[in-house]
Amino acid sequence: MAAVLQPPTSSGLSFEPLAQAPPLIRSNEGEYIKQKSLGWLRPTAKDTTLDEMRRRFDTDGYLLIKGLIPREDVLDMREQNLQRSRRPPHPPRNRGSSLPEEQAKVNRLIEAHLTPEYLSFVAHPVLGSFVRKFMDWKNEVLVKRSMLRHNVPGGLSTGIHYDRIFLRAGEAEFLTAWVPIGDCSAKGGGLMYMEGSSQLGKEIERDFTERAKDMSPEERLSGFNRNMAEGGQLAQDAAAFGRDEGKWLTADYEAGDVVFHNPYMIHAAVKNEDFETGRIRLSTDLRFYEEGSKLDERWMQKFWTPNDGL
Ligand SMILES: O=C(O)CCC(=O)C(=O)O
Repeated sequence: MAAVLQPPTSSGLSFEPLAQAPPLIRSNEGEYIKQKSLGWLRPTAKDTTLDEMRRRFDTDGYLLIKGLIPREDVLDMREQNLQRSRRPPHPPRNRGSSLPEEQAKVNRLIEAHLTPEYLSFVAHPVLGSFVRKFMDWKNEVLVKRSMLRHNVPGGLSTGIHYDRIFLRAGEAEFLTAWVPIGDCSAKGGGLMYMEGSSQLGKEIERDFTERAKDMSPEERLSGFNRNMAEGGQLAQDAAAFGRDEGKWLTADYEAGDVVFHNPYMIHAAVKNEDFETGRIRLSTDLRFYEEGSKLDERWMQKFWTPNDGL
């Protein structure tokens, strides 16, 4: 079965079936997911034909490409970002600033989204050209709002959702790329996907749309409107949410891997419990549209800031 395939190495292009089961993982809240409800994401070698990649994406709702971005480029990005974030919030020349330390840290995170190294990383030519070919678009547009996320071991992780909740304003289909910036073991806080959940995501969205009929246009589009759970998420407990709905699939992600998913595919972040390595899960998530399509303009207006309403 596809879900038990896993690549042997970062450079290997052939993927052997991996007998071992994924480690026990959990989401932000709740119990560990039962072993029988866990599986591996199907890995795809980057030299697989486009037809086969598209077939997998249509069937699975996601496409995990091994080693798409050169590993060294990803590790450079990681190093630059983590070095920057380890600097004291008030640089020595600015000591005595009245800005509270927490605010200084938030400001630094905002600034990390504007650095030339981050902006050139998200515009990596390999990524753009892959999206263009894979989607058969003349040109792709990367939305301006993207997020750099640091999940520290034991910290909070993203709840269960599908992306359309947060990008309801554009009629066009978009493609999400989730890019781990560094290696990330299966229990290291990467994304997990609910197997075969695109249809369920569509049904849930239809129901939300129906129940939002009487709202103002702005509220209807909001991922945080009164019908949504806290933070726009469907839930926080993957063990409970997944009970009847299929397996949660995850991977030992390696720097250079990219997972693409459709707007309705249900996913969440694993709680980072990689205490052995103590590795921070650093990642970014990017949304692409076809140039000229009706995209969600709200995501084009500004770079990410905390509580920006999206
Ligand atoms: O990285 C995360 O924690 C969440 C990312 C995500 O949900 C997405 O890319 O759609």
